[in-house]
Amino acid sequence: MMNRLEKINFIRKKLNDGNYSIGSWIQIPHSSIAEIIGNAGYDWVAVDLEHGSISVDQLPDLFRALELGNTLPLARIAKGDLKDCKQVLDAGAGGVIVPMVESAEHLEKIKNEIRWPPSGKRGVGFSRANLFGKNFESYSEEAQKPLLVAMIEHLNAVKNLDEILKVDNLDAIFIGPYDLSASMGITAQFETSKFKNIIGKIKEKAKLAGVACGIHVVEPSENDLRLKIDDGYRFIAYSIDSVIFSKFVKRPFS
Ligand code: 3PY
Ligand code: MG
Repeated sequence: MMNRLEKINFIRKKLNDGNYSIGSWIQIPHSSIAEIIGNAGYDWVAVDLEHGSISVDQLPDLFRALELGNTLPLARIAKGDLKDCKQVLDAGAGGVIVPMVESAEHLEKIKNEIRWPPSGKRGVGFSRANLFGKNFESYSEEAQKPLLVAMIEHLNAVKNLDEILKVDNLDAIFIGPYDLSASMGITAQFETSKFKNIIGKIKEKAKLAGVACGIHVVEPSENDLRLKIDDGYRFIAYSIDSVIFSKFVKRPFS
């Protein structure tokens, strides 16, 4: 069993070494779901505070349940809000996935908000993350470097991608296919050449900048996951609890 800092380092090393890391995603606010998915073998599981109905007060139980399966809990924060960063990390997230990053300045601000001084300006306090002070010393190290993942899901982000990729200590960028396609006026039309071209361009730029590029494979398709790995995506979220349940709960015949 790795502790949280070891898991962060393990995932960061995979990304730095040019390997891929596969995680999953939860939107259903129940610790049993978290326990099941936490034991499913993923490197990390993102708890979604942007879409769905999970609230900050549910995070400690969800994170505990995820950790029973030796996975790293991450949080997709609700928006680029600074208060969100502090609360999810204090609850014990190993890092943040930031939706709708549109500029390097925005991302720099978030980076400062997720790190304790001296590397950032996040408030220092007792919380679940440091076992309410008991693990203060060891957490001080982790609080210098939680995982930072920037979602690229708007044309404005693509326009500013070179600058965004220059933000240091960015662990990965992560394409949100729904929002990105929506910002192009082709919502969910993932097979169009327009969409394929833009995600190819994002991936190439990330590669040149030496930053891992990821994407959310929302439909649970092993084939699709393999294709994305073969295409060079390296920080991949495989589906969502709600989507997996909805797909497999369907009455088999009528
Ligand atoms: C999107 O596709 O917009 C997402 O946010 C996926 O996580
Ligand atoms: Mg999105």
